[in-house]
Amino acid sequence: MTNLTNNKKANAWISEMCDLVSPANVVLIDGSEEQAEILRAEACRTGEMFKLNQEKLPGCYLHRTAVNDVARVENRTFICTTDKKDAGPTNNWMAPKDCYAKLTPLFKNSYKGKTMYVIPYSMGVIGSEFSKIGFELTDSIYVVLNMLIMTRVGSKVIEALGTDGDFVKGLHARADMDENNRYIVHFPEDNTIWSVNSGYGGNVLLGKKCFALRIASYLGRNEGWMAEHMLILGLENPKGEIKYISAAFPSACGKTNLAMLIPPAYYTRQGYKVWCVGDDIAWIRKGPDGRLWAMNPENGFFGVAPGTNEKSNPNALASTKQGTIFTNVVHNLDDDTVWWEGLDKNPPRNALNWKGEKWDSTASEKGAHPNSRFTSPAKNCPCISSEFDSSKGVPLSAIVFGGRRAKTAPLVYQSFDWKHGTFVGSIMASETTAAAAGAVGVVRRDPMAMLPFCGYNMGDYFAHWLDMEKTVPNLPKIFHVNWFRLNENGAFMWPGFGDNFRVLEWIIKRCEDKVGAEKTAIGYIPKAEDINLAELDYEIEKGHKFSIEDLKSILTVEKDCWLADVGNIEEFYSKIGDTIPEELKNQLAALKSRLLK
Ligand code: OXD
Ligand code: MN
Repeated sequence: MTNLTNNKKANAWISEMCDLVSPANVVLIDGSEEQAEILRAEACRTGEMFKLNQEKLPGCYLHRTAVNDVARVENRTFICTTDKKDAGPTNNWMAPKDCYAKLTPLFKNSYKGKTMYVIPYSMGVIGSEFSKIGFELTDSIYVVLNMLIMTRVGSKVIEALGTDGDFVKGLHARADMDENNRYIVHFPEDNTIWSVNSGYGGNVLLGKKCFALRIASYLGRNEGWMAEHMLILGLENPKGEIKYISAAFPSACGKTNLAMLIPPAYYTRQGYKVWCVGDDIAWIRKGPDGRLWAMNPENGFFGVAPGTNEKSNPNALASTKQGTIFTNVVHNLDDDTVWWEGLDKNPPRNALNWKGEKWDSTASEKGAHPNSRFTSPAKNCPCISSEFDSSKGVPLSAIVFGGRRAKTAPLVYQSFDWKHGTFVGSIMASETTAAAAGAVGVVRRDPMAMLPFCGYNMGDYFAHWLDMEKTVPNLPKIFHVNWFRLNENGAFMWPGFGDNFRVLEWIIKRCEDKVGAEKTAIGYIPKAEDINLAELDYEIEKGHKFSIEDLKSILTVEKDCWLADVGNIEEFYSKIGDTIPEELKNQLAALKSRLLK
């Protein structure tokens, strides 16, 4: 095979992998539109993708995954470190040599008769010192086309890599799609990711969760920076000043919605705006000014389609109108457009469901898969930040944690300091509610929303958070929000969506020392009068308009609920075991004693 790059290590590795998977030929992805167009045509010819109505949805395509391959597979995701303790009790683990031995036969000759696509990609702006380079080898054009949207791809990446640069080695094979042999494995000590027997985005777009979170969190710990499961947004005031916030929420808690929020009319009239820097991942490091700077290593959005509509997230919807790949949504056969539950109240009559079967929209079966997705270029987003392509990122004023809690967690509170803020992140949780099937009030801990994405021991990860304080003099303030409080009838007590801006405004005011707060056992809580409710018009239930009394009630610290939570946190910490930093154990004890006072 001729050398594809001028990097010896890259050439040697690509050639070694070729020997393993035995492709019929090898194509280097150069990032050009011409090559992408050839691949799109080829994917349509083989049925891997379908070209949608190019007048209504220019550059848009539809793809369906295998029916057994529709989501990330956490139980088949492994962190393979030499020492099991380095992966920690919250990750599946295999010894690297055992894992290579187990997976090598699955990859062996798996590209026979197929093309190997070699994708050189950069997470972050090409050539920025914040960025990192990877190669993904894949047998799937769908992967190539998604990576072209989600990352920065092509010859310029190879130039930036140079002769000696380091890179993450990603190998993907659809193989025979055997779900019993599906593996997503990470070798952080080798900068390597192997993914086999899946074609679903979260398992196969190796730049995203696998590299930008699992491998990057490991690299970040060694190199003194952080890879986080966080959105990044900029909040602009009428004077044109922009303050940046990053926020971590577990899945299904509205990260994409918050990242692209449109403030209530009361604010937009005055000139307030929200700018989206990223909706899923933040790489955060100390800047020369001693603050933390965050950048979004991705170049697109891999968003959940159901529930995205003109009201919940008009900016996300607008982002899907061109150059988008839809996966597992409804295909409207009348005009070759797409549909999903929650888009509007007009499901198509003549349509195929996500499995490609004729779909009866009046029957109870859903048309789109609940985890159906859109892959859209970030530049499509009407509120994309002017700093999106900045090579240094944006300075953070605040970090926000959040979860879906029917009770316990108030609308918003501020941590006392960085140590306490790290503790607040470590106890993040979401709770099943009456709206979802299953038991009500079951708390699932998901520290910093990183439980499925941390590439090393969770206790060591907490220690790394605490350590940032030693080197970063000007840390952001840390907050916790909960948009999901329910009343006794199961109705949402806070309007959410655009009105969450009112809470962000309070957060920024706290960062600027412009507003007071009440010190409570769990942290600083706003005085109800300090959250601006101007023109807020929300009906919690028929005949029950949201009032300041309701606000007061979701700002109350209910000690009984919190004491029950402390028990649950103790259990969770004990599962992580002896790597939990002393500092966090002390924080937990201090919380308990403040609550008992
Ligand atoms: C997720 C995602 O699962 O971003 O968190 O897809
Ligand atoms: Mn995510």
